[in-house]
Amino acid sequence: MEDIQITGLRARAVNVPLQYPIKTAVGTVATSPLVLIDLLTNANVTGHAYVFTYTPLALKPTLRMVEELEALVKGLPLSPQDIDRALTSRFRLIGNTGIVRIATAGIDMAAWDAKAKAHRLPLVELLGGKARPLNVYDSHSMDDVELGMKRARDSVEAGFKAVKTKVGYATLEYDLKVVRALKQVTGETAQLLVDYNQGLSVPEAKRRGRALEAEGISWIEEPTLQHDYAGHASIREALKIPVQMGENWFGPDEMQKAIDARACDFCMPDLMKIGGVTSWLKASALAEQHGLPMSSHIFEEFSAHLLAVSPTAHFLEKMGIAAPILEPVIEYKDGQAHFGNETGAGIRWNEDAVSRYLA
Ligand code: SMN
Ligand code: MG
Repeated sequence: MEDIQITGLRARAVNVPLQYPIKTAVGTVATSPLVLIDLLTNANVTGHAYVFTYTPLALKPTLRMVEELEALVKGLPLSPQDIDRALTSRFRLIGNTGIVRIATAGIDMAAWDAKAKAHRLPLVELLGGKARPLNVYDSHSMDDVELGMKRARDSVEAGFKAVKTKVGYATLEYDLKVVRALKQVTGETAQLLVDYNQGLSVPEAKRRGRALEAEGISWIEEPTLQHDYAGHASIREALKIPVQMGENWFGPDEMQKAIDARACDFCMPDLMKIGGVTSWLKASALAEQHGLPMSSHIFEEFSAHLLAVSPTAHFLEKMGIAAPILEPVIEYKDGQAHFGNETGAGIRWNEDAVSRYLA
């Protein structure tokens, strides 16, 4: 195949409504601010990807950062590994983290999408794997008792075998009240995972985690500040429930530091923050090397392809933060995600919805 070149880049900012706001112990994500990226090539294929900015305050600055990258990638061959190296070295002085890492990750994802499309392959096959059903969990919020039970019931009735809820209410007693209510619904049919979103001190995380040990919880996620790897390790030592973390690692190097600190039993890198597909592949090798079950964090469309080639694949997270502006490509059935019928990563804009939510 002759050298495919990048010929341009289009980026659009949308602010998408969420059926359920993402309430966490440390703040609420009320809408889904996304930058949609189209990477244009001379091979009649366009790479699609989106990045998520968590708050509308970061939406326009991230859009601008992505737009600034066009000058760096226009004219380059469509070689994601080379593009990753070029962008990483370019941002060594400022640091490839924050909005810089988010923007470069978006370019990386779009480049891999375009490459797979150019080869007329699903991304998983370009990466040397094969699409296969993946275990999935339905990811909910700090929904309190009534809504929490309703959402858990809806998930169990839809066939999910695992549900995640966010906790970190004002008191341990209230955490237990919500967890016990949801366990009434999930019973033996679905595992229950809890996510503290960094909301507790180390002593409080040990106190609440010990109380949860009798409740049949399958993992306790980010119990304390995400960068406190020693704190996570101390909590992990104290608890019988597996400690989960990773969504806030900016780059495989931060994953390495967490592993060195023995911070977690499971890992869940975020495809965007870890740095895109190229960085995910490095992270999956680290997870294999250290025997860490590896789950994804949002970005389910790309993450399904990547988990299918990750040796320690654990769970795909289903949260649907971009669902309103995408054509659906993953089928959820009997607790598993079925994907891979399209070339690339399956990102197809719903242009009517995109127009409606342009920021
Ligand atoms: C989460 C928090 C904020 C936005 C999206 C997702 C959460 C998770 O920590 O693990 O899903
Ligand atoms: Mg989380």
